[in-house]
Amino acid sequence: MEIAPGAFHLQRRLAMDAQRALVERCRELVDGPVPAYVPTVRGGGKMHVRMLCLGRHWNGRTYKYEAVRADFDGLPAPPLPAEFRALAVEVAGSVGMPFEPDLCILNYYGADGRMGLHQDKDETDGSIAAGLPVVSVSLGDTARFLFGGTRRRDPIQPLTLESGDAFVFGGPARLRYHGVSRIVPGTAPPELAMGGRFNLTFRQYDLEA
Ligand SMILES: O=C(O)CCC(=O)C(=O)O
Repeated sequence: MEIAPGAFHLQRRLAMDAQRALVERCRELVDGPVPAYVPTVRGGGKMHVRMLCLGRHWNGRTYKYEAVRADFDGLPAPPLPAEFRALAVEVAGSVGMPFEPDLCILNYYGADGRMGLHQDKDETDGSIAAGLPVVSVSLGDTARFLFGGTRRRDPIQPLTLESGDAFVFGGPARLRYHGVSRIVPGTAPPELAMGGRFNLTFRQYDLEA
């Protein structure tokens, strides 16, 4: 379960009822009044996910957090739902990490979805230095997840994230590179009646919540 110091893969952490409820809420959110969109990043390329930030918006052009989506439509980031937040606090607590998340990046991966190797380092220096974790929850199709070291050239450990899995990386693992090389279409549990994958990553922007 602890795959490296500070990094925990919690397989089948969510029961099917909880997954179903989350998927329903994710669907409402990504097609809601502030819809998910495909961000364009700093170099001008498009990401390979549909993204919706909750609580705080991550701007793909500036790599900074902000209240409104200045890189897209100027709409305010929807609030972080209380039940999402409670889940993330519980998951982090189960591996002994205190956590008061105030934002979640909700990504939808279609059959060709992926995400390049990167570090999550746009939260405040205080939050990162304290090793406050990133808590990730996966729903739907299986993902081939890559987990590296704190330098881009470090060896990479391939992992499989299935529906209902949680993955937590904090403390000494907080700045480890990670990414998604591919989705395995058709692997979502039939009970979820979905194709593709939702991934939620929770973060605490500042040390003082
Ligand atoms: O989809 C995943 O499992 C990882 C997502 C991720 O790396 C991110 O949102 O920064």
